[in-house]
Amino acid sequence: MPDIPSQPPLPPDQKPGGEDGDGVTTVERVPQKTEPPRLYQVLLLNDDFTPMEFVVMVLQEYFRHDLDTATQIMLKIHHEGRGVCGVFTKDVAATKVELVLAAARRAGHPLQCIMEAA
Ligand code: TYC
Repeated sequence: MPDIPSQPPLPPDQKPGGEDGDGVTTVERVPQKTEPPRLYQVLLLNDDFTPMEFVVMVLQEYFRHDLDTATQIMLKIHHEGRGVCGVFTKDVAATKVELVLAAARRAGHPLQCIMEAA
């Protein structure tokens, strides 16, 4: 015996997709809401002991700034107390902070590097 459906079929124009009885299957495209990733600034803080040349090297090697830009950023930090090295996604920013701190400690400098939500 064939099954008797408990509900009458929806009219074709009320269905979100599927087979409308015409032999054609339609697939509904649901737009995906993907938020852009949050960004984080990596900053260097001034201190009285880390040599300027070391800070310039850090800005070149870890943040890919050219010598001129690295020198300008270093001087800004020296005069204003802090400065932005770059803006990154969370994981990249955290890795940069770790690498910079490790390099500074290896070299015996007290340089501080932090990240902040941009
Ligand atoms: N103030 C340091 C000096 O006079 C230089 C310096 C610049 C240190 C930037 C840290 O993030 C820094 N030697």
